Amino acid sequence: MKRRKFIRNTFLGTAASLIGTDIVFSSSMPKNYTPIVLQDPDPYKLFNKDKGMTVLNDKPWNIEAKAHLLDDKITPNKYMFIRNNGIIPKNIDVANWELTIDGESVSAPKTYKLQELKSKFKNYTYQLTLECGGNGRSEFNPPAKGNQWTVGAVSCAEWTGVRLKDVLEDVGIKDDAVYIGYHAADTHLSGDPEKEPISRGVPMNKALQEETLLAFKMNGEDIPLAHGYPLRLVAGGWPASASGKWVERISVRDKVHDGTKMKAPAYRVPCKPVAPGEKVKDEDMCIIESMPVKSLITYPKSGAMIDEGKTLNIRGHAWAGELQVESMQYSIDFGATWYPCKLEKPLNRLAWQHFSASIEFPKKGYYEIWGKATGANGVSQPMLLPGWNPKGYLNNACHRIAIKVK
Ligand SMILES: Nc1nc2c(c(=O)[nH]1)N[C@H]1C(S)=C(S)[C@@H](COP(=O)(O)O)O[C@H]1N2
Ligand SMILES: [Mo]
Repeated sequence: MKRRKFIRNTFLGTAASLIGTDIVFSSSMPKNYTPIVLQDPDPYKLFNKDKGMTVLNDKPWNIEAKAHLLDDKITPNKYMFIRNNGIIPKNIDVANWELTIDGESVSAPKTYKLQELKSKFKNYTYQLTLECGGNGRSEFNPPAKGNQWTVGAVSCAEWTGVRLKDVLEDVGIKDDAVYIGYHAADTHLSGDPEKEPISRGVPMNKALQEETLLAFKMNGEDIPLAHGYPLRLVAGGWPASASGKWVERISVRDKVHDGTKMKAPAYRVPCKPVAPGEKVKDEDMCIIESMPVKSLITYPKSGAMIDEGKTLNIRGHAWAGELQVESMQYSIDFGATWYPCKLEKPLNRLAWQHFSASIEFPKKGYYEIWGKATGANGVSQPMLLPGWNPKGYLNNACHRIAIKVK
């Protein structure tokens, strides 16, 4: 048998077994054609995600959770949202993975093998909240372009790695350092190797925080590929776009990093409030730093029914970017009156905090439970939408669920 024909027959055999039956007219199928049934990869299998997750986009992959799926104290991979700006790297050669620290503000560039990085520096584990800056975008009007995230682009996993601070100290940083910027192994949707899908960063004070990690484990295991395997920057409490996945290089800059998606209007909001739909000049847009105070009711699922006279125990999580959440309240009368929830302390700085409350309803009928968190600076979540902004960032409105008492 000729080699080409052999390959084709093998392909047809494999295809038939994947489809579960023969391709009847396979002899008329064009060469190099992939049958439709095999064209659509199953994202749930591909990324080990729960079937309840919502796929918002497949080019690139963007997948979000629903509120009730985020009920775990530590988010497992199957419920963790995926936000990609480009194409996930293929064929990662972990044995030869390297991280280079360069830029105007290093004494001299230095490269570490992944193994060396893991063993040379002390390892730390933190629970870190990562929320996409665009989480909640779908509620804004006029609508903003981009993935229409509802409430599920947030996670709090346990990340293990070395402190970026320790690595930067080992390299030697000049006094004029202002910002760090990451460069990663994912590729631009255009396929152009010169273009980066995203290259963002954080100011030095955030880069040097104890909790800012170069992580190689998530929830005690290798980081799943979609979340940055084998090495990821994790800067909890800031828009998750600052937490570069598949990191190969970190540049220490003597100015605000100017990589892809650092420039206005990406990941920026108007420096001063604007009217809905207003055009905002690039120079009037400010970089998002700490994420605002927010919370999510993760139990029960919206639409739950309860018998009259029964007590409903609700629970969820609250977070406030760089700050601790000071208090958590709920309302069953559309925000007219508020009652306190029990609120736990965070396990470490930048981890989300768990809350719970027991609710009794006065009579049968339809109710909404609204949850409102307040940060250590006394600032609470807005009940409905916060200020409109052109890119639809930072919607930290109270989470609301529907309940029927029967
Ligand atoms: N290299 C790289 N890092 C990245 C991104 C990306 O597209 N490429 N997306 C960023 C954005 S916008 C977000 S919200 C988070 C999402 O992290 P997750 O997919 O692990 O939930 O990763 C950030 N890091
Ligand atoms: Mo994001």
